[in-house]
Amino acid sequence: MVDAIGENASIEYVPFQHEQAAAMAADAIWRTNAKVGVTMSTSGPGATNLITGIACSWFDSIPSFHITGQVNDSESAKSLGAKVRQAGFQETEIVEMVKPITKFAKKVSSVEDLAQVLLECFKLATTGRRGPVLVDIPMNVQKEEVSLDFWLTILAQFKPTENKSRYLKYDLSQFLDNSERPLVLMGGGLVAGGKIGVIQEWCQDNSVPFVSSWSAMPFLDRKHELYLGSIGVYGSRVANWAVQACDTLVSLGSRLDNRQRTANPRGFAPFAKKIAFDLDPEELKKLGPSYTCIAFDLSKAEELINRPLSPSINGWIDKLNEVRETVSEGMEEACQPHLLNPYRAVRLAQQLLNDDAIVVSDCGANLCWVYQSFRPSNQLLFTAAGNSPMGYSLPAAIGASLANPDRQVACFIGDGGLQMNIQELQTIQNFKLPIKIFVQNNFGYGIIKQFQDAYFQGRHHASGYGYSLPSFTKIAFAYDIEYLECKTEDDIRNLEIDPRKPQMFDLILPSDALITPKVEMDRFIHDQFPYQGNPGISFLPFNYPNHPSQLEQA
Ligand SMILES: Cc1ncc(C[n+]2csc(CCOP(=O)(O)OP(=O)(O)O)c2C)c(N)n1
Ligand SMILES: [Mg+2]
Repeated sequence: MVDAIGENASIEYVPFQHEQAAAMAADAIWRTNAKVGVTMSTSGPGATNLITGIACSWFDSIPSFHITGQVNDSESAKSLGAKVRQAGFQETEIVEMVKPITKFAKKVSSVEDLAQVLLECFKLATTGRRGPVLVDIPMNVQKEEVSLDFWLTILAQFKPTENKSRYLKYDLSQFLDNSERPLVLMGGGLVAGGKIGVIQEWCQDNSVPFVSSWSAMPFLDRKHELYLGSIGVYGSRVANWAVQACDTLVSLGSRLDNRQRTANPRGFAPFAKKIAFDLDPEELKKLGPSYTCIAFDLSKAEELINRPLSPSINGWIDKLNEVRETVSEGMEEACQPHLLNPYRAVRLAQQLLNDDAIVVSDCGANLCWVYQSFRPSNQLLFTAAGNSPMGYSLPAAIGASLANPDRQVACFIGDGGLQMNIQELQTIQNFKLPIKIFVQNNFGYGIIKQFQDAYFQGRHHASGYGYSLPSFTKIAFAYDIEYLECKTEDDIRNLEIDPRKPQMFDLILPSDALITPKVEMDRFIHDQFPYQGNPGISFLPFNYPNHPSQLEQA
């Protein structure tokens, strides 16, 4: 198969150093160019290496297509009729392994089967709630030769499985009419449906403030006066206060996971009427009886906005603006003032990039620093939100760069994350990709240490103890990548971006730099560390309990 792909002049292929990285790059191709990324790997270890990358696509509903080689049917454990673990060399049941993280996975039995399955898989990956697919192809099928006529006949006869879902008619106004403190939450499902702009405009026309998840945030006009920011454990204070103070919350295409609602979802918007729209009815089932749940395809979001809202008199927006103007998010408290602040470092780095750059963020404190401080621009920012594996952003930047050769591509990554896929620096070198790598170097697993400081008396097991990093100067030298170290804000300001070649910028951060703001365990989402009192809810006409557990007692 590899030879057939290589010999096909119309296919461009890119060998990665690690299959995991290939799957992450394939995932990024859709996120940046709406084309389906395809990987191909050998059986056994090659196939299992794909799994972490496939999971990134699965949890964020990204289509990606994975093809794995498999041993000849005649050599397979099944053909022997004995329950052995393995018969052929490197035989592994990859289909069973990836079933929970793919929309469809199948080992094909013949070339006719393969042709049908390829077409069906492509359709499945890209329609409905999108996601990854995998086709496992035994050697004996790979060796079969087929004519072009064979393919043309299969293509002509192909009838994809019909999606028969029908949705009832709804109108956003029916839920928000007469609400005194309305709020719309926009999630990744609205982005996937391509309708975030439609809803933003409706909010504008009807003076409804809105917040977002991290997945939707980069696609919103972040300068919009009604946009309050992203919500959740690492969300913005103002956005979280709005959630906690609103009387009606309409969530559009957000999974409302526990990074948004905390481990105690009862404390999330506890006094609001909550309405959740999602394409996938299973996502709604988990929300429980305090939500009005509506299965709806948000790519048809225009159908929800037939009628303007009946206005209700309120000082809601004024109040939110007042709070927004007077409150500090607390990012300056991430470290001592004379040291390089991780939030300011991101902002300065971001300013060096082109206005339409593609920016990928990784996992850990570095991810929070990027998402919490990213300024409005036309830059496309994304991360593997649901799976969030360390090391994603480097290969994802490779995928983005391959799919968008005319755009500048940058990745932000922690010192720990960089070590997870460091081998891909060679892929960058092989294909001369001018990716900008910003290492947010705090010499440890910062997010884990912050957690251990709060709940494990500062014992840094496996995050500080047992952890170290190589000299990134020497690493960059070995891969023939330009390296520049930044210890101060001026060092960042003075960086010279070279559009022609890859560069690594090592941002030297304090090893104890914190994520601020952050919701600590057993708190409401509006009550974030560093604690500042809660002006954003103090105007409510009732007393808020101090602690989510008091809601259970009430
Ligand atoms: C593959 C993988 N292993 C472990 C984790 C759990 N984890 C999340 S963040 C983190 C530490 C990340 O360290 P670093 O990349 O240096 O980021 P920092 O928090 O210091 O910015 C760990 C171990 C993970 N998300 N992915
Ligand atoms: Mg680190």
